[in-house]
Amino acid sequence: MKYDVYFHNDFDGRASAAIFWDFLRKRGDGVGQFYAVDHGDKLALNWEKVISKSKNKVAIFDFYYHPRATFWFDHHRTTFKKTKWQKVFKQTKFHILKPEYLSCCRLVMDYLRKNFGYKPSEHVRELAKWLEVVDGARYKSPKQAIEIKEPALQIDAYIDENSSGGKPLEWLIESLSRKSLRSLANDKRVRSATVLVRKKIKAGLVFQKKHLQIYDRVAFVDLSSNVYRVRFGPHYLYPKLNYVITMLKTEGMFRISVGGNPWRRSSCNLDLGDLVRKKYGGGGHKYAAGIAGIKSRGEALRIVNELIQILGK
Ligand SMILES: [Mn+2]
Repeated sequence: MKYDVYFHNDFDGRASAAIFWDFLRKRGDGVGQFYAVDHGDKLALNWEKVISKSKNKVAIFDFYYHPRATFWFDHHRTTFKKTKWQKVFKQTKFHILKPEYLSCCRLVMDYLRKNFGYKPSEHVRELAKWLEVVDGARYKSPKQAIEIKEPALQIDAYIDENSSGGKPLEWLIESLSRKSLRSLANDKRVRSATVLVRKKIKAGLVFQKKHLQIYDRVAFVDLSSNVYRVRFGPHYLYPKLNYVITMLKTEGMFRISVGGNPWRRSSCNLDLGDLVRKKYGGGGHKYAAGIAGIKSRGEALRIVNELIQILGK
């Protein structure tokens, strides 16, 4: 049996796909195609059609629900593109939504184990542990996130650098499914990405230091000119911030990302995923959310200003 595997275009999506691949191999099944999908891109915009047309069985991880999927695991509460789907959705051993999970990767490991007798090897358990740090922003400090010393953080940097336009990076998924993070981080491709990303982080911090706009405990930075995004740069520079709003631009469209300070969660009471879904049709988690597909800078700035007001209260 073959599965087309759709996953969120980030480390958590790939790690989930890797575990699923390991699971399939062990029971004599395989993968047809891998698809990395992101909010606002073509595949995501035509989600209903794209998935319905798939010739193989479908598996989806860390991304929008679709009733046609044989396996669907996600931890985003904002996963339903249609209210109808939300209404008919039933938790089964094949369709699992657990918003309390820090990473979809951990969810895939736990539930394949529980419901399908999957036996994760040590490197798979290590992968799931690190994805909780990366996807759940459980870094010890902003410094840890910025120094990228640990293998998992270097692999994350590689993915960030090489996944634009939805390249699945099948070789990397395969490595994740077969070997340790340490040995993958030793791959030439990952090592040279780490060197490059460290340089970009350095320059990105200089940019943020200069351009970050601070409104008491809320900061805004406009990275739409394609400056490298140091995600936790604002918290590294100004540890007392509660929220950071970032404006980005991909393929001519604006995106806004908003995040609570991972090291001050008790000061971040708003549910950001809920807030941006209700007000702007965006989505995400309690502490990290986004709005994609904004057509103009003016519209993006209007949303930014509203968010500065709301988050500053
Ligand atoms: Mn995730």
